[in-house]
Amino acid sequence: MRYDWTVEEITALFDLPFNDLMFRAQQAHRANFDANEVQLSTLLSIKTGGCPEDCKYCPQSSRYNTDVESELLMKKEEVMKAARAAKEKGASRFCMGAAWREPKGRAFDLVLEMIREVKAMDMEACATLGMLDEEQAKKLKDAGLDYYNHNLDTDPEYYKEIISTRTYEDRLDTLKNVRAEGMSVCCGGIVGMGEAVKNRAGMIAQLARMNPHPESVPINMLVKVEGTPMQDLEDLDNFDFIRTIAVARITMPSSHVRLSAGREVMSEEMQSLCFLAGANSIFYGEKLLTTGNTEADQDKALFAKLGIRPEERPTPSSRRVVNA
Ligand code: SAM
Ligand code: DTB
Ligand code: SF4
Repeated sequence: MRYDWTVEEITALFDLPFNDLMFRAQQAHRANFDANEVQLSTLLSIKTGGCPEDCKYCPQSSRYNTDVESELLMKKEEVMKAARAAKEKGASRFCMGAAWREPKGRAFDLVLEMIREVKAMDMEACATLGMLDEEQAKKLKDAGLDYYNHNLDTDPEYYKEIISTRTYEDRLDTLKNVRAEGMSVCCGGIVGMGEAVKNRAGMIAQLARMNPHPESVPINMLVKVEGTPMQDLEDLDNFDFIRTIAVARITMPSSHVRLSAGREVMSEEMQSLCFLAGANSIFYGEKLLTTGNTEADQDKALFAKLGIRPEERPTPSSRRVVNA
C-alpha cells in the first residue's frame, strides 16, 4: 500500500487515456474487492438547517436563503424508526448527520444515545456532526460509533474559496481525533465546485497520503441548490466525475469509494461507469440530508440489470490488501 502519492503523480493518472484509467481502476478494484458487490449506507438528517458555517455548497448554512428551514434535533424514537426502515430495506450502515459546527451539550448526549440504539439493532453506525475534539471523539467511540464522516471537500488551495469559518487544519485535527480513538474514517469531497483538475488531484493526494487511508471515501457531485452561492455553476462533465472515482480507487485500493451525492440526476449508464471505475458504495434511500436521492426500487432494478449484490456488513480487517 502506498501513502506517498504526489500531486503530480495523481494529475498524471487524471490525464491517462480513459480506457487505460478504467483498466487500472478495475485492476485495483478486483485485487481488493468482489467487483460485483456494493455497500449500502442510508443517511438521515437528525438536525437540519440553521448551521452557522458558510460552506458555499451547503443548503443548510443559515447564511444563504434556501428552502431548508432550521429544525430542532429529531426525537430518538423517530430516528430509530428510520434506522429500522433502513435495515429492512437492506442498508448495512446508518449515518446520522447534523448541521452543526461542532456537537455541544445535551444535544450531543442525545446523539450518543441514538448511536447506542443503532448499534443495538446490529447495524454499523456512522455520524457526521462537524468538528470534534479528543474528548468528543472518545465519547462517540464509547457509544459504539463505527465510522465518523468528515470531508476535506477539496484541496487546501481551493478550500479558501469555499469555506471561511473553519480551516483545513481544523478538519485534519478532527480526523486525527477520530483515528486516535480507533474509529473508521469516512472522508472525501465534492467535485463540480468550479475547481481545476489540479485541485481534484490535490484533494485525492491529501486523502491518499493518510496512513491508513480513510476506510470510506465519499465522492460527491455538487448538488446545486437554489439560494446557495453555487446555484448557477456550470455542470461538471460526467467524465471528470468518473475519472475522480477511478483515481480514488487506484490510489486507495482497499477503501470503499462511495458514489455519493448527485446520483439522482445520473443516468443508469453513468452510474454503471462509476461502478466500473471502482465505486463500491452508495447512499441508499430516497433522501440524502436535505436533497433527493435515487429511489431504492430504482437502485434495486439497476443492481439486478448489472448483477450487483448489496455487500453484507464489511469486515475491514479481513480484506485482502494488494498494492496499486
Ligand atoms: N455539518 C457537518 C460537516 O460539515 O462536517 C456534517 C454535515 S455536512 C452537510 C456533510 C458533507 O455533505 C459536507 O462536508 C459536504 O461534503 C457534503 N455536502 C453538503 N452539501 C452538499 C451539496 N450541495 N452537494 C454535494 N455535497 C454536499
Ligand atoms: C457525504 O460525503 N455526503 C453526504 C454525507 N457525506 C453526509 C451528504 C450529501 C449532502 C447533499 C446535500 C443535501 O442533501 O443536503
Ligand atoms: Fe454546516 Fe456542514 Fe453545511 Fe458546512 S457542510 S454549512 S458545516 S451543515
